[in-house]
Amino acid sequence: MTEKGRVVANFRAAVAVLLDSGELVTAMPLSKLPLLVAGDIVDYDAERIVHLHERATVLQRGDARGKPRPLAANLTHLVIVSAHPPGIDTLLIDQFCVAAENAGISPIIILNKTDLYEQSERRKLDMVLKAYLQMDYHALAVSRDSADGMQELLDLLQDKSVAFVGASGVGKSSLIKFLLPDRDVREGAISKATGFGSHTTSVTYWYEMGRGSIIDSPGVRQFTFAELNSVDVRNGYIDIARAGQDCKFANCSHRHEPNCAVKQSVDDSAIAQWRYDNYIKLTDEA
Ligand SMILES: Nc1nc2c(ncn2[C@@H]2O[C@H](COP(=O)(O)OP(=O)(O)OP(=O)(O)O)[C@@H](O)[C@H]2O)c(=O)[nH]1
Ligand SMILES: [Mg+2]
Ligand SMILES: [Zn+2]
Repeated sequence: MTEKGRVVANFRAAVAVLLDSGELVTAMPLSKLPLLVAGDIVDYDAERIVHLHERATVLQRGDARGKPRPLAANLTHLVIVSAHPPGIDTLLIDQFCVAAENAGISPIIILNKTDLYEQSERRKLDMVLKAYLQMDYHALAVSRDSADGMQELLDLLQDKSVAFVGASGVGKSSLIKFLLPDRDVREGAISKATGFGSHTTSVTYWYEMGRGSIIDSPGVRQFTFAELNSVDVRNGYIDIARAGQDCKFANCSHRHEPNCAVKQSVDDSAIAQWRYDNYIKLTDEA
C-alpha cells in the first residue's frame, strides 16, 4: 500500500520520512528520483520512496562545480540568521535573499545574540535592520539568551513553512530549540528510526510546528548561486530592481550608465551603500 509522507531528513544512503499516519520510517528512493531534501512530499511503498510530489518551491545552491543542489523544499519563507559572533555578514544575507527571491520564497532576516552586542555592533545591527525593513522585509533582532524578540519571532513564524539558514555558530539550532522545546526528543526519534547519529548539524531536519514547519540546516561558510545570471541577481535585489524602473535604460546595469536611478538612490541614502556594494560583487560573480 502506498502512503504519503514528508521527508524529515536525508542521510547519505536513505531518507527519513514522517508518514501521514504518524509513523517515522527510513526508505530508499528509487534511482529515477532526484536528490530528495527535507520538506519534500513523497509516496512510500514497501521501504521505498516511489514518487516525489511536485515541489511548490525549492531552495538551491551551487555545489563545488556550480551545479544546482537542492537544500530544502516547499518553503514559504527563508529565515536568514546572522549574529555577532561570528559576525554579521551582509554579503551572505544578501546572497540568501537573492536565492530566495528567485525561488519565490520570502526572506526573513534574524539578527541573533543581542545580549552580546557592544555599542559598535549595536550600531551595525541597527543599520542592517533598517535597510531590510525599508525594503519591507521582515527583520528582527533577537536573543536566545535574554529572550529579547523571541515572542515576536514565534508569532512571525506561525503557520509558515520555513528553513533556518546562515553561517555556522549564529544560533540556528539554539533558536529552533527555544521555539520547539521537544526538538531533542524528535531528533532522537529520527536517530533511533534510522540508526544514524543525530548530535551533529551536518544533516538538515524538518520539524512540524503548529500548522507550519521549521527546517534546521547546517551552517555554510559561503554560498554559491545555482543557475542564476546577473539579471536574476539584479531582480533578486528587490530594492534595486524597484528603483531601477526609473533608470534611463531599461537594461541598465546600474554601474556606469547615465541617469541611473539606482546610483541616485544610493547617493540619496534611499538604498544603503553596502547593499549596492554587495550587488556589484554578486553580479560580478554571476
Ligand atoms: N550569548 C548568546 N549565545 C547564543 C545565542 N544563541 C546561540 N548562542 C550560542 O551560540 C553557539 C552556536 O549556536 P548553534 O545553535 O549551535 O549555532 P548553529 O547556527 O546551529 O551552528 P551550526 O549548526 O554549526 O550551523 C552556541 O554555543 C549557543 O549556545 C544567544 O542569543 N546569545
Ligand atoms: Mg545547528
Ligand atoms: Zn540604473
